Amino acid sequence: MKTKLPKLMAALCAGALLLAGCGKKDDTLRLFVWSEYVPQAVIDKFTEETGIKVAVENYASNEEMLAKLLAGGGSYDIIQPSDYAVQGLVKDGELQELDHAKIPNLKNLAPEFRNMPFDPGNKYSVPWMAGFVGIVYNAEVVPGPVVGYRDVFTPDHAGRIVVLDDAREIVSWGLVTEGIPINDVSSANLAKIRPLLADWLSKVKVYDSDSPRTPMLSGDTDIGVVWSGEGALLFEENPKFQWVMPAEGVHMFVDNLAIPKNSKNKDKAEEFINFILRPDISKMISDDFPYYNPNAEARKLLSEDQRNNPASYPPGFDVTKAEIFSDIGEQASEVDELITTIKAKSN
Ligand code: N2P
Repeated sequence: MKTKLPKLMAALCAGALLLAGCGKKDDTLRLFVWSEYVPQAVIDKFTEETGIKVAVENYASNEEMLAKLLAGGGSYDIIQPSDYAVQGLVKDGELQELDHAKIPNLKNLAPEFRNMPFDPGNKYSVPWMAGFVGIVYNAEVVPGPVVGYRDVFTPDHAGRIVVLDDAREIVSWGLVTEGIPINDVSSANLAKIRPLLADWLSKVKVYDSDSPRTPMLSGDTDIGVVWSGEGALLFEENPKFQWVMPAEGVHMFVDNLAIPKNSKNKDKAEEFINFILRPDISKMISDDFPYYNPNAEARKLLSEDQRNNPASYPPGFDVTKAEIFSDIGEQASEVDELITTIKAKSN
């Protein structure tokens, strides 16, 4: 009986291997990334060049990603957290340190996107794309002028507005409008902006973080507050879709690739990170999702039209002076609750 045990185990393992890996490591690279952000062509090219299979799962907010990651359900090799989410994950020891020797293409990043305050020395993360949150409107039906948030949420536009489904973002629009810094999310400041946000959100028709350009294209909405890459795609489609950097204040997000502590495929994950930092690959990302590309070498490959898209590269905007979100710790749940209750009341 005893002597047969190893054989039995081996047989069981062979069957279980297909399902669970049975102690052997799963060699598929598992990506957990924002929707509408990672072109399928980039994934296919990576697999073609390296033989490494890739599985992709999407999310629509940092909070959704963090909830899933920290619940430990899925096992991911690469995640795509924004600035403040990187900062929180590093603080909690959730990320693996990167081996820079495996990522020589780091040199392609523009200096202003290296060594950012949320991850000094790029110890744990590498920028994917940066961008802004701003206003887009259909100039054929919205006469304007539209310069700031207050021009979006007017009685005239009620029922014609799309906004991101993202509590941290929405709260920041209220804060800057009241002259409060975007990271000062104290309970007192949240109480202060509540009436303003309640009024604004009562006029919203669509909440969509995945593809807010869709209701704009269909004419379901005529004005909105969206990611700059979505604004850029709309402008590419038709210049009647105008982009505005809100006068009250605008923040920049920097989304990154990072390796969660539970990943057993660190080498392959670093290979992927190095791959996307190649100028030709990074250009492919810009071609599909025209955000602000932090890769200086890739930016040189973009067409004049791409570089002149006012939503991708807002003229006159100095990214080195842009404000970015920082980790707000426990206050995140209050931010979330504020928006959830306002939305529930305006339904
Ligand atoms: C991509 C969403 C942009 C991410 N669909 C904003 N941090």
